[in-house]
Amino acid sequence: MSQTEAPNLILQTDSYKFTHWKQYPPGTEHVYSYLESRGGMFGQTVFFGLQYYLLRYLRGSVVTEDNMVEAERFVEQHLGPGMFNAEGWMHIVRQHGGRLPVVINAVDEGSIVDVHNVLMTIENTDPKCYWLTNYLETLLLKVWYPITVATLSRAIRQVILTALERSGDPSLIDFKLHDFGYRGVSSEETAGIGGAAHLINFKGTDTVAGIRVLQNYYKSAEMEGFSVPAAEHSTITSWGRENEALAYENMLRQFPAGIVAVVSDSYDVYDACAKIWGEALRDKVLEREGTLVVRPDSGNPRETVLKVLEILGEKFGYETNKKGYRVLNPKVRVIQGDAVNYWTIQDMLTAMNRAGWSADNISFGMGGALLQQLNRDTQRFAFKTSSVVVNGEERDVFKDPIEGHEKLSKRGRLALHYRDGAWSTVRASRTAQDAEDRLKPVFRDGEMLVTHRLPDVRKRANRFSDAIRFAAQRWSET
Ligand code: AOY
Repeated sequence: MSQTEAPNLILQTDSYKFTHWKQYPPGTEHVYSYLESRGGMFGQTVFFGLQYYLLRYLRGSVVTEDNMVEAERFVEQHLGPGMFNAEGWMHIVRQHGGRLPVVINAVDEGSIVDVHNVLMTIENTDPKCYWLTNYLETLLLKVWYPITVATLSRAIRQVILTALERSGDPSLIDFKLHDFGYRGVSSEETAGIGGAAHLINFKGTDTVAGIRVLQNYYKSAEMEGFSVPAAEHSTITSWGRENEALAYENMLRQFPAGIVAVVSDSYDVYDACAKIWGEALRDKVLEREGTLVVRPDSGNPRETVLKVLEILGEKFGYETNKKGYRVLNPKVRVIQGDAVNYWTIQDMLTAMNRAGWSADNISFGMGGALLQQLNRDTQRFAFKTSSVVVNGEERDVFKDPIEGHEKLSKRGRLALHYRDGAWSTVRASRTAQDAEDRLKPVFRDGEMLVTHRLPDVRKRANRFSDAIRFAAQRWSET
């Protein structure tokens, strides 16, 4: 990032928050706020991504006198004179060395938490900085995005895993949902954060930025995401329509071993499967040391996938596995990356199941629907104040709109409990001695107190999902 774009933390907030220091009751010393998912598409969320925001934007000395000068000018022009909290920010620069006097508690990254529970809390540690807690909402609430991507990706993992358990080999799961979303996101940063969130659940990705985020913010020394050589339409169509077979043959020659994926719908995907892959290049595919992955990329995904499987089955053969499902010759597989989302994946897997095809035969590439087709309301994320201290007196605060009781917010200082597979949010003051608060301090006065490593995050996400899956299995057996 160039110097001219270096973020000024004072300006990373909503305009109205510039004016909130004037609005709290006189004598306000502490503001305590929390993050929750108020429900939405899924009943649990995967907590992930806070560490990125803390390390990238909040850790260390993040406010300078230069930032103040720039922000003051900006706010005076933007809102008007007297709006900027110069004294407040000067206090942070002078008395705190530019470090933010707040404490943030959060559940461990990778935890799968039932919706409607507290996931994170933040409170100012210096009474003079009562206004800072919610000033940071704009930045911190963006954690909705990695949480929601990780939650969706994990839900799809469970869908595909169920299909593999029924019809094939569950050990293939890690590479069954590949991230194709880099080009379809709103920004490079979105790709980094969302791509990283997907990799909590899977190991296949073409979103390089996601791996970079894990290397830089989750201490990953190892490679955390993998891909394989694959064609795009231009590398096939540049040969000309009459030379489609030569383009495919070139793929087999250039990548003589391992997995190679070839998008095969430039003209007629059925003809490409039957006549080119299935006849002209059949021997070369069968002699190749590896697997050709055919990628259809148009049409109704369910119908196209079924038809492609039938053609490849006829031309290359298949075996019936122990579970009674058809598995293509191991030299060929299919990847579907067009029109893929949470619903169409289930549609395709259901149709395959009915036609007797094992889920082993297919992988999915998911782009926009994985990284961009979600918003803060997918899991109804909210950041609200639940407790304040005014003139030394602690008070519960909450909202409960008459026309929106679903927006009722929690009150008091909060703790998060996990017992017998269920999460609950309780008042921190009523925490029993034996009940562990799952919210842990992760940040205080500019210092990181915990730094999660990716393997631990992954382990946690998998441990919890297994518990939930096995519970569902036990229930279905009764
Ligand atoms: N990548 C598996 C490896 C990746 C891709 C990326 C948009 C791949 C395609 C493939 O097989 O076909 C961004 C579309 C496709």
